[in-house]
Amino acid sequence: MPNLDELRRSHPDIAEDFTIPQRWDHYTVAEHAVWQTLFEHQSKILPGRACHEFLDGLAKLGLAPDRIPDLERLSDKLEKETGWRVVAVPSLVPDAVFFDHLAARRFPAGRFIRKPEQLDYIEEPDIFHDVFGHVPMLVHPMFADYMQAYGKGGQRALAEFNALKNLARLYWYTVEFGLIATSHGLRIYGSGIVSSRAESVYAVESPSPDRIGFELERVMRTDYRIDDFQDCYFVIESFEALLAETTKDFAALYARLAAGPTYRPGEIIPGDRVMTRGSHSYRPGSHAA
Ligand code: HBI
Ligand code: FE
Repeated sequence: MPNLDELRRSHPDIAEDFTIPQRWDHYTVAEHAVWQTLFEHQSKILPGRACHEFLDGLAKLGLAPDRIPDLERLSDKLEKETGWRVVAVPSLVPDAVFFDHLAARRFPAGRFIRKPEQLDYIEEPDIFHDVFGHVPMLVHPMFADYMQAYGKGGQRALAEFNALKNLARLYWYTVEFGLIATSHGLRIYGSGIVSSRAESVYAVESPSPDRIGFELERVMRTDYRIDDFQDCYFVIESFEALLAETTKDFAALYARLAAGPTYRPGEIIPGDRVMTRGSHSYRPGSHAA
């Protein structure tokens, strides 16, 4: 991850907290068109796949389909709902900076948008992933609190424990790639899924991945891959339950985690509440040994 001095070369106006002005009028017609392509596609396929909390949040934000949103105007709307604002950053920021923003109810969003040839996959967070993927859930009061708690937990994980990896896995398997059980079936709330054209179908419909009931310690022991569809998803029962489990003191948990094993994605272990056992046909090598 680049440091502040390196980023100053490409972003002379970067602030100490890594924020940059959005400069909305600098987006090109082609960049707005990328937003529109992704927005219209996802709006069509997410009903019936994403949870109603995400869809309600998206509707409340009233984003225009045909242009990249102005973050100041979006923030004014979001702040009235849950007190969160969205600030522009170049892309990934250091962990400590990221946590400080979340703890202050500021969501850092990449300012750039992916190129037309990257519609299906991009590793760095761009404005489509960050705004379309993350911001609708920040309209939900309980999830808004969960994200701030994650920021505060991250500050402690860095300052008092050597537990960043454990916490990053929790973020990955909830905020980024989480599923929720509903009376209508499994639904998506993870931003990495809702902002991906292909994974938003794969995550709920493919027979390939495992879908396992969320258990905090189990999740914090599970590695993840950042370069392709997930081999396993963890399913929460409700946002209330997620918030209740993750606002406990993690000190004793971190001590246990330091001692015990780490699991590979695609591995099923005794005690797992398996909701769908994956065929792993998408990536045969990922089947548990
Ligand atoms: N920076 N902009 C941005 N977005 C992220 O999601 C992000 C980050 N820096 C660090 C980070 N995520 C993760 O390493 C933490 O969640 C652990
Ligand atoms: Fe993200």
